[in-house]
Amino acid sequence: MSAAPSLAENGREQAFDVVVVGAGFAGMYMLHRLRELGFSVRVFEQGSDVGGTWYWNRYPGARCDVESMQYSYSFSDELQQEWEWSERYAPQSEILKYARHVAERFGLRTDIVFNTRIERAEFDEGDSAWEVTTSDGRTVRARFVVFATGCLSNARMPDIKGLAGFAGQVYHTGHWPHEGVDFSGKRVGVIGTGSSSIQSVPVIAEQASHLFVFQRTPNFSIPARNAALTADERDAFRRNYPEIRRFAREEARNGIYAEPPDRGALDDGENTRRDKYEQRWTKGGLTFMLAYNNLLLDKAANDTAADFVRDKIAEIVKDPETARRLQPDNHPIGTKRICVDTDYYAAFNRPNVTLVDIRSTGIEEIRPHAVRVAARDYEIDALVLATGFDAMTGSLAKIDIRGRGGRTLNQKWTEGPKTYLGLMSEGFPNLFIITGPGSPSVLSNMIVSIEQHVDWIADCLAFLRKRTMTTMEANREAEEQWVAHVNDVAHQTLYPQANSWYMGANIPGKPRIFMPYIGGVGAYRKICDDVAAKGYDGFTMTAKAAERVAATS
Ligand code: NA7
Repeated sequence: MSAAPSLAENGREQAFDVVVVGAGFAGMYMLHRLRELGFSVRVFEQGSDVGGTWYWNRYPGARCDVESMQYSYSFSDELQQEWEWSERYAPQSEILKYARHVAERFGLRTDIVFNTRIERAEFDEGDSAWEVTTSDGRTVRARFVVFATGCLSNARMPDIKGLAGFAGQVYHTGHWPHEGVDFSGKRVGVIGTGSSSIQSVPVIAEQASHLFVFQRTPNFSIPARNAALTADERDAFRRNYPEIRRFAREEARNGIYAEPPDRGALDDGENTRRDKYEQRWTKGGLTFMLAYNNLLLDKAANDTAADFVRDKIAEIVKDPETARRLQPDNHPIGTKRICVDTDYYAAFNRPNVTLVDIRSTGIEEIRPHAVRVAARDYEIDALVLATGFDAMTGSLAKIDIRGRGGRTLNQKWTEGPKTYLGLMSEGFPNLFIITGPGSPSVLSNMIVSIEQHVDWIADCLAFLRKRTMTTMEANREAEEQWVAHVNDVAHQTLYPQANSWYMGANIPGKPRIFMPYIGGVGAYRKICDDVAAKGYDGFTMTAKAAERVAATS
């Protein structure tokens, strides 16, 4: 491992072609591509290591809900042929190990400054460059800045009365202690029932003397059917990677290779439909929603899948009242991120697990040794907040980003994020966002979307350099059209019917706007490629006068 670079050289401000913020999967690949192209790059990462979301989310049971053989980089064939994923769904520790391996293999650490947050980024219009300020008060300049800050990395602390006065330990799933937590013999409360809770509850239940799960909204969850990968399974992927990766990039809506559905749910009779759902349930995983092609478009079709899962919950959970409370009934299945679990519903059959339904009451208050709901105290020793993230925009909102005329990104986005293609925002020249709002991002296999954005940005910067252009900016009209298109497509589906974090609905006061682009990764890629082929249609590129002269002389 080579030493991390120091920031200051003789006290002078350093300058780079590109500053990248974040060393998760997006930042690491961005660095690799830009270095290959000969750009000078500096990456800043607030954690002490690479891995991004997989560095922070170390809660018990944390694992990816996209299969490992597909949730992995495709840019290096040697890497994908050599890396040995051990399970169908990799646990967090293995994904982090993989991220570290990639950092070593491609010598990335030399250009990453760890333990350093970016606090501020200000565009200098005179110089067409960004001045970026770090948490230790230093500044660096870069012509371009790329935010690879992740969609689910700004952990959200709930505003619950008395939380600060809790006498035991409080943990957030998105900020889990690196040394791990032993809940043996403890009474534990988990607040929240999204993916993080659903993965951790069965594991915590095995340790805790008693576990109380405080549920405001039940979620749909499909069994993962996780298992060790056999050598044959790995080989089948490796042999077929060219086609698997091509399909994931170009044809799949969600960036995952899977047999696409050829008909709607109401085109089949009840028995056939049930058989198909049963097959998908037995296979496990997110592709349950690919049983039919209209599950997210037609409420009647969606109801058939939702009823199937509700019936499964009733079959698994022995106590009928608990089963009823676990059955989601306020949103169509799939319109909130569907969860993938290992024995989540069965955990409620354990004598040491209690579901506390807080839907109508909320949590009254947190007392020093208890969670109080409807005047009853649930006594606990430790509290786990599985309360999610300020998704997609939260990490950017924490940074003081100032574009043309000193306007901040937060000011521009008061009514919701506005981008062109999810890549750039008008008024913020030379600032790129990887998997930003307005792109498929969280609705897809993130690594597929990350690679697509990184490649597009890298090609774009090479294009600018070749033409000696110094500034690139999204046009307002192109941006407005894109925002309207993202919205239109979302409203052709059932997604906006759920109060989801896709809509910003989990953050009080956050504007309700459907943030990711739902048109599918294949279609989206084509749009981005067409824009590039037309000389970056919808963007304006300019050269500084001095550099124009130099280029032509
Ligand atoms: P999620 O999916 O946002 O889930 C957060 C959960 O926490 C959800 O059940 C919330 O209920 C609940 N919550 C949040 N605030 C409160 C308060 N104040 N009181 C009670 N309950 C609360 O986050 P995850 O970390 O599980 O998963 C995020 C993504 O990571 C996931 O979708 C995967 O893509 C990976 P609500 O639904 O708002 O009623």
